[in-house]
Amino acid sequence: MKLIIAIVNNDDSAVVSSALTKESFSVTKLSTTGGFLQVGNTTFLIGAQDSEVGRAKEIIRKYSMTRTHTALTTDSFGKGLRDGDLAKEVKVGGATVFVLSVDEAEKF
Ligand code: 2BA
Repeated sequence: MKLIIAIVNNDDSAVVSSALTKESFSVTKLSTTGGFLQVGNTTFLIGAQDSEVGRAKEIIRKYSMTRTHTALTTDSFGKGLRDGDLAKEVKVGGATVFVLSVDEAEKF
């Protein structure tokens, strides 16, 4: 068995979640925050059989878009504002996916 950890943009999380559950994957959604941009994203925990991991990744890939996020920079702090200081573009996603081996999984 595997544990898939998938970090997805908040704007894609509802459609990723429903596409996964429609295909009978069990999903837990966590509200998380990216350490770099400090904006909210969604982390999915998906326990799946080894043979199902490929399909789960296909679904996540299909519904996770790459976006450009405009982030404020701190360049102007202490110097005042100048042209070009205010914002920086960062490409985010689609999704970041980790697949971990699970030693045991039980439900009580
Ligand atoms: P954030 O940490 O907010 O990162 C947002 C985007 O900023 C990243 O997109 C990447 O393009 C850029 N970025 C991140 N750290 C950077 C750095 N130290 N220097 C320059 N640019 C940086 P993605 O790579 O698509 O990541 C989207 C979100 O997925 C991340 O949000 C984070 O929450 C998570 N993530 C990505 N890689 C991870 C990893 N290796 N471990 C844990 N979480 C990760």
